[in-house]
Amino acid sequence: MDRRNFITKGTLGTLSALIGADIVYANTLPSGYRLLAQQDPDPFKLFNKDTGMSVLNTKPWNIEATAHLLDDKVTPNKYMFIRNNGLVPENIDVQNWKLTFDGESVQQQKSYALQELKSNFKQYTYQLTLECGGNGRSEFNPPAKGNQWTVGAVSCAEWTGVRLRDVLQDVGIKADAVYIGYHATDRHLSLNPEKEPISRGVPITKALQEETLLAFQMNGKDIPLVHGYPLRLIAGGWPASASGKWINRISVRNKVHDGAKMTGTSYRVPCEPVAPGEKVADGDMCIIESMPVKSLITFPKTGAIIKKGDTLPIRGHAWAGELSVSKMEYSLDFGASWTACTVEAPRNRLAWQHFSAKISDFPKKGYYEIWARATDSAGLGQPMLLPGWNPKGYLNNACHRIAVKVV
Ligand SMILES: Nc1nc2c(c(=O)[nH]1)N[C@H]1C(S)=C(S)[C@@H](COP(=O)(O)O)O[C@H]1N2
Ligand SMILES: [Mo]
Repeated sequence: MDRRNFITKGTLGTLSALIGADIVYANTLPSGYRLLAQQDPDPFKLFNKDTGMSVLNTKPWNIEATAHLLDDKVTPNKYMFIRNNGLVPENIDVQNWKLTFDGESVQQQKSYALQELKSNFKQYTYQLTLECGGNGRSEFNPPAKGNQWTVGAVSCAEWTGVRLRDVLQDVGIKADAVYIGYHATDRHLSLNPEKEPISRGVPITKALQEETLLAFQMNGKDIPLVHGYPLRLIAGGWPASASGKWINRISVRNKVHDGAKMTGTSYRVPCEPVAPGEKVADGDMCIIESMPVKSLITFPKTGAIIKKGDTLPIRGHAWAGELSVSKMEYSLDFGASWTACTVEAPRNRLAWQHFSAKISDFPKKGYYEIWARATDSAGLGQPMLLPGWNPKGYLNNACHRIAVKVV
């Protein structure tokens, strides 16, 4: 049998291009065989990530940090989680990249080249917290489908760009504008060009906030490809799904944006609490806006062993969506009593805040858990174990807990 029947010239060409070399014995290639070179590349090398990161999915790529990797005040790329709904765009043509404004509520459609955005508008840098709405999903019961994030789908990097509001003002928006929706160049997993993997957005009030950026830099460098190069919308304090990567179009809408993953159970939770496992009608689901108060102990690493009599320094970050964190406490007795930590002011609005404490009151040798609880500026604290159940497992802001042994 002629095996070349199975591998057409076209396919062979694509394969060779992919590998960057001729497949010399292509004529004896078994049908359906996946070349080693076609298999998933090493994500840590591909995305410059620390090998301590956990890969939750490869198609699409979803990778999270562990708590102790998030110890830096400003999250470096190597510890930043990756959440993709589709396929990362390839062969980006920065010279010809354009951001187009359209929709019912623009005076007229207008496009900007990247260079125009950079030179025509004032640039700002803010440190902004981005947490995936599904961070903490793995703890819900009944379980929710989707990436089983533990605690590591959060980051707080420095983003540089221009204010969306300055550009919207230049475009000219109508008085009936209520929402903006982003469109981007990543491809749907089905490769159907008609389908967008995700197209979300924010109400116009959030779009017009000072810190809402059209960003082209992260931590002082071009944004890494997987995090949205060359242009990304950044809406800090909201579910990170509102911060569109690789954006090339923003629609100014006269109604709530209805793009991919804006409706149904996507990034929406029951407007009123429901019993675990309960079915919720579409009309009773509300879009997630500001993220709830939460915190993370980034030092020590869970499992730490300390000597009786030693003082244990602990530290981490706390954040509260649109609000700030007004109080941070830890507990050694499973939440029965709480002791105050020191909390620093945020670098700017919507940046996480650092907390620390020195623990020297372990009464005797043995096993302990350190629980951390933040309270927001409106007086709302984190739930100790789990917040209200919801169909897709969003918004788990339960207290972070680490185990330590005193020996
Ligand atoms: N174009 C595009 N933007 C996107 C996504 C995506 O899949 N495509 N994922 C969103 C989601 S759900 C999250 S949590 C964040 C993740 O950002 P990161 O990968 O830079 O950490 O990007 C958001 N922006
Ligand atoms: Mo997300």
